[in-house]
Amino acid sequence: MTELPAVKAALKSQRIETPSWAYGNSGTRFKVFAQAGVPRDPYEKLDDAARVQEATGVAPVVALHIPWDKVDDYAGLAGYAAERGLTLGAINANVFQDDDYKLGSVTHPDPAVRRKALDHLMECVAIMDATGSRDLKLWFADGTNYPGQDDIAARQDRLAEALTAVYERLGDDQRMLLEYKLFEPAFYTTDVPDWGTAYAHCLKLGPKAQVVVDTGHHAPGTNIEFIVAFLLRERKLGGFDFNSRFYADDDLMVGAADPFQLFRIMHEVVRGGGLEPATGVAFMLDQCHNIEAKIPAIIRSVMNVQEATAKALLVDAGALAAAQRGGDVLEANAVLMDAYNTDVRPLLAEVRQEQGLHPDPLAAYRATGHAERIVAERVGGEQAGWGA
Ligand code: PSV
Ligand code: MN
Ligand code: MN
Repeated sequence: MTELPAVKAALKSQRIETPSWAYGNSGTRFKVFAQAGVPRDPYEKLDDAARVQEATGVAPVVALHIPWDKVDDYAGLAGYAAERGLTLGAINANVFQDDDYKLGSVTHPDPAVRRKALDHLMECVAIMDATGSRDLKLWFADGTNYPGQDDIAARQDRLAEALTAVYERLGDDQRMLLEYKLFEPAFYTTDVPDWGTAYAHCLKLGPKAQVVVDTGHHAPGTNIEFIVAFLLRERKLGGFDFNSRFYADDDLMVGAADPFQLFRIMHEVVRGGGLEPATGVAFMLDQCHNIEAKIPAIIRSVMNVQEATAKALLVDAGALAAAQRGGDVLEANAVLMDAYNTDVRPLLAEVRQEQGLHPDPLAAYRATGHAERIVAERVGGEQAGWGA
């Protein structure tokens, strides 16, 4: 087992990135239930993110989605974040919302549409230059709905061409994170449907291109921790979009649907050295809080990631390795389950107190009165832009 001080140190240094869009209104294709007090602009999203950071101490990074978070002065936005103890994280490109993208973006059969999409991706890199963000996160809604609709292989050529152009534009300290998703909005083929496709493109591009694992983007029953172990071993795991799902891309709070899966994922992360900052794994949330209060839901999500991380850190690696070497199937499984079944809440409370934080982040947030203040002060909150 990792010594307790090392476990605590790892928990204190983990960084969880929260998504700007989770602070805004969101919903399903059927209805967006507007909540009182939600942010009206990217600045207010950062104000809310600062509350999450204040309560948890491990969430000082905020991902942006462009153009949902469009502002005139991105360096100014980064300055605003810095004043609140935050930095700006991944810049998420959005080439899925315009009418032009009906048949795709970078894989569209029309070169003019491809050009438009590429221009947006380049604009996102320019925004990264201004904000100091390390990561460009690319998710493409591109795909087809009907057999024969377009040439599957030709679409891969177009994708590779766009990715190469963006890759060449990246600065030395910038990365491209390619996210895959099995289906939706396309229902027949998706151009980046799985980790293998993302991995193959990233491998060709070079070391600055890595794969993002969104935990809601797989077929039911997929062994996500295997993917994590494989990508980490290949140095191609750029990060996570954490959320949980019961059916498809539900975007519910991470750790809500299947905390055991989250633990198994974090076990592979710890095992593969992915908690060490040098590995560069970004622990991002990608969630929508359609019916629950947003800031507390994000705090809860951060806590859920911490709990899974703590349990993973408590796995007795020596005992596990010995059982594995000896072919002791039951003992190996028991070692893992012992860690999973540990109640790590007292440990995390202690860690927070050592950091000068309240042991209960949700109680700490409630005590600030921020929830009541924003309801009184903010009128006409913004829709997150996704899920509607
Ligand atoms: C697509 O489903 C996705 O997971 C991508 O990360 C998008 O950028 C994000 O959702 C928007 O919420
Ligand atoms: Mn995602
Ligand atoms: Mn998604």
